[in-house]
Amino acid sequence: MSKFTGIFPALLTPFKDDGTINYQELSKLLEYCIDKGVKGFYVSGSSGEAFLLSYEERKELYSFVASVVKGRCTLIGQVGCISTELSLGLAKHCEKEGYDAVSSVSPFYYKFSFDEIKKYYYTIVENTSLPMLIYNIPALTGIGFTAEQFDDFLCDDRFIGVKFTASDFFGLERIKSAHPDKIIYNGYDEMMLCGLISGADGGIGTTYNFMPEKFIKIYENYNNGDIAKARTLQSEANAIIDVLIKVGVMPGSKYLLSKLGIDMGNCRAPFKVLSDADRELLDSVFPLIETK
Ligand code: MN9
Repeated sequence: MSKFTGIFPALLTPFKDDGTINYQELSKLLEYCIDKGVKGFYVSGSSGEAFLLSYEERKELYSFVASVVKGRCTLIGQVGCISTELSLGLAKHCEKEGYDAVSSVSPFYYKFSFDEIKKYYYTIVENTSLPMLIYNIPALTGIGFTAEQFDDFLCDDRFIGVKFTASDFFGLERIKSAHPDKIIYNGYDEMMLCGLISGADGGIGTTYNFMPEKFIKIYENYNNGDIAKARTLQSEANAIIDVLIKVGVMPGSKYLLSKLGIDMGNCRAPFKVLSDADRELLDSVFPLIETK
């Protein structure tokens, strides 16, 4: 399971001015994060604007990332769509491209019953060989699982864990205690240290795209028992994330990466284009990206 522990950027998608995916810059972003020592990438998730990409674009994205990474780190493909058939199609594509695991948000919008949601996940795992990581993000899907519902999945070997994007650390701790062999990823970067203390094995996050080493250091310091140092680093990260939350996390993260030399372009509409005032705020926290 060790290939799944540690720091995974929730890969952002760079766009050109004409709105198409900028593969040249994506390749730079992948190399930048690999050089800094990330454990792997979470591809086509919320941060990657998956729900603003077409089905074909998502397939192309999984393939491109695999062709650049070439086995140098772990790849998890987020395949969530609200249609079981489409999600299964994407999962089969990830399988063909040699991904290490797939992950999926719960099918959303129609308020499916738990039985329907369970059937969705089981259809994917029964028809592909890849392990599944449940993507729990109740703030965006409106669907939260109870401890018993998590058990329903995690008692099955094909489910390797949960990407836990919530601030319910009691819930996270209970899942990890009940399933110590499963992988739990902390989802909110600004609460990474809280997640680790509650039992998380790593993190998947947007801001790891532009400050991977800060989170690698939080993770290492936590594991070495230097909680004070981990907290200092979390606090530096949070001063940046505070501004990102004000200006828009994804447009803001893309701007910071562009300042680091990777031209990420804008997010797809309806995401906003940053104002001059937003950029000034981001400029003021930019120096904090550097990790001492
Ligand atoms: O993947 C991300 N969540 C969303 C996890 O994209 C909704 C987080 O990394 C947040 O973007 C981050 C800022 O709130 O913690």
